[in-house]
Amino acid sequence: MQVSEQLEHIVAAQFEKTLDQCSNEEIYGALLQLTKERICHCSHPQSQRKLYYISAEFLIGKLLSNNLINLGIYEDVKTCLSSIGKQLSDIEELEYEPSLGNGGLGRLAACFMDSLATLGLNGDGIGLNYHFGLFHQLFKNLKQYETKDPWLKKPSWLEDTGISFSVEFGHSRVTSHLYDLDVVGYESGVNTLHLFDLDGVDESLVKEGIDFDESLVDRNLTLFLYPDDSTEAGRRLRVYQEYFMVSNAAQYILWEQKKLGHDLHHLDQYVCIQINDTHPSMIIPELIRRLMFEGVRLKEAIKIVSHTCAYTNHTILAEALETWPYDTLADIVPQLMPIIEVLHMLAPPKAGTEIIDDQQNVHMASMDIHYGYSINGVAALHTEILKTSELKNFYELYPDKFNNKTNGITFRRWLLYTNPDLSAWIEKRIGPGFKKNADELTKLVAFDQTEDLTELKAIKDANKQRLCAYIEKTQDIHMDPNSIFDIQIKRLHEYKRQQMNLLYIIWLIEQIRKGYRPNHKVTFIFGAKAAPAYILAKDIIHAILCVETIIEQDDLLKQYIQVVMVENYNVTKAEKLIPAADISEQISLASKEASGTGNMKLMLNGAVTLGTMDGANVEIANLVGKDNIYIFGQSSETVIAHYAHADYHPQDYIDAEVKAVLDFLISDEMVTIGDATCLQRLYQDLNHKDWFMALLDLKSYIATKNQMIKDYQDTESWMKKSLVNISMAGFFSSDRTIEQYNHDIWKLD
Ligand code: GLG
Repeated sequence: MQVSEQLEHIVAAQFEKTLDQCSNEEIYGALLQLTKERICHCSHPQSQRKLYYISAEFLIGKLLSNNLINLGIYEDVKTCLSSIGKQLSDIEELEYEPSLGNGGLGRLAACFMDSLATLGLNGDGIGLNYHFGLFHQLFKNLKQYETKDPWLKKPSWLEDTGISFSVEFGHSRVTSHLYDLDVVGYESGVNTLHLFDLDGVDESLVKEGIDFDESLVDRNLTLFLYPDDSTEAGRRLRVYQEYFMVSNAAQYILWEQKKLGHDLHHLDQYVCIQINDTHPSMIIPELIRRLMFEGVRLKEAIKIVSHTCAYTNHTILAEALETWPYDTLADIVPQLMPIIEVLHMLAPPKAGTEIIDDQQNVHMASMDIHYGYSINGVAALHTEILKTSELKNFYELYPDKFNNKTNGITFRRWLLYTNPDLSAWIEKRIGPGFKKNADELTKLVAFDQTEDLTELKAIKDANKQRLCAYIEKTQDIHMDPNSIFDIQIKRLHEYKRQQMNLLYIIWLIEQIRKGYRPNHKVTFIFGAKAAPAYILAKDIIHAILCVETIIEQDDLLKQYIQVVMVENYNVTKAEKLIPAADISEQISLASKEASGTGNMKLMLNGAVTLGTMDGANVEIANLVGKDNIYIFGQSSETVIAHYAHADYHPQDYIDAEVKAVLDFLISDEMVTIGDATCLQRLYQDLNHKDWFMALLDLKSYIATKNQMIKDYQDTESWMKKSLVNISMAGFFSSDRTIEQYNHDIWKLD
């Protein structure tokens, strides 16, 4: 049936109207139904083995356009709507973005779901359905405030399955409720994302704050995405959520496998489980326990699970490698403790690889590595660092378990959807093959004639215009589309060094006031949420917002620079920002950013990277060559050595010029508009601690960025760099990543 015909049918049945009589809300509802009806006709990939990708986060973004694109009816729907004077983009605004993740880790899981379905691989996701998600970020008095983010509105993509399981805790028992979401591949099959919720969850418990009352765990468990781990209550909530997730996962997997008639003694032939970071690690003891209920003996159950589970590490930051006090686990999940004890005892006795350490802490990653059959890092450098330093002791034990899987992104969302003009420009030159085979993008390098580049520039300019209109509409801020758009969008963290970017801007302010004139106007755009309890991260946001205001109120400065901090940065905002970027800021302290995936999205959309040799930047640099990327800063070896010798002191890097930059933070100008306590705290930290070494690289950052702004003046040569970046981005398709996971780890077919 034609799209228009089907839509007319739906609205006639639902609202007794014709399409042109419908409101935008009604059209949204009708499109949702149309999509679901179409999905019903897609087949689920079949194979003897099945993957279950367990993740505490799935940052899937809005689904309407993505699903329409993958079903191949996006253009038809657009045409149909425009025939009644409507725009698909207006309809899409009505959709709420699912708030099921923080950043890269969750977004990666979403890209993986898209690629699995696109490649026709039999793989489902399992996670949790947080009603108020992470949080909604507001700026008030130049500071971040957090409010709840109620995204679960009707009509919704979620289907109530009616499936539920019972989950026990030390002091209570709860019942789950499963909601399913279809994941449509590009012109291919459909998989499922299973989101477990609490039966009887009570949204009315949430007033203003994001507090967790443990005595109400049977009603509040899935209200938020593990919010505040600075408090004991927040940490305990995480344990509750994680166990709730994996217990449901284990029960679901066994239920499904039994239904398929599979012999649980051979579970490892039928099932593989990818543990996405340490949050789902308790799946190991839980699955062992559940297999024992099914009559499998302990030793055999351990063996089966060890051949079933594989673990992905996403960070070397110590605070993200979860450890839980033994007593906390014994209190919340006592049933797991005998198994964890056995796993601890059976693991090879090697210092630094203990599951339960001398201080009675349980190390989740240790359990994953001893009892998983694969452990992977997420970019080449990251995996090397895991092998040679962070997880060296484990690597010595299990060299064959270690492997690298450089991250990737889905080109359906991050190119076809976000940048339709660029997609058309590409297709006109190399045909449509790149949509399914991203490597074909390399053919583009040949198209570097003046006419090609002029068109490419026009596309970038139009995207910048669109972003300007959007920022004007949503934040009432006027931006200059002719300025360079320098964009840093990612979670706020000291290691990502938004503060170093800010110090550059302050340096520029001071230079301009002394008579220096930048080669080109620059708009510095930030988008970032800070974890609610991460004080210094919030201080950095505050300082950025103060500087934004100072520039805005200064007639000289605003001729040359502007700072814009985008409020409530999320997937939807990323989709608008990325196609408009000229400069991609990837300036983490070398060794700290495991991979990064924003770097890949920005490159694919023609931005040129300004970055350190960290994470996937290293691979980007190798692909595009040194003329098409701007690299600065100390190497990961140097940085790791500084930590090892504890010999980094910010004072060693403060000369008169840097001192003037730092002093600006607590200048009268800043303190009159800002909060002196916050600014002082940041100032003191940078002067005396600077744990993530912003001052180490500040000078080379300034020099490299100035060079970049200068080079932007030569439009044709800049656009050539942009073209090379687009052409070489094919490697970063998540289709490639998933093929590698499948080939090396999952072996689904
Ligand atoms: C992590 C890392 C990122 C990485 C992402 C996906 O910090 O560097 O790209 O996972 O692997 N916690 C994260 O977001």
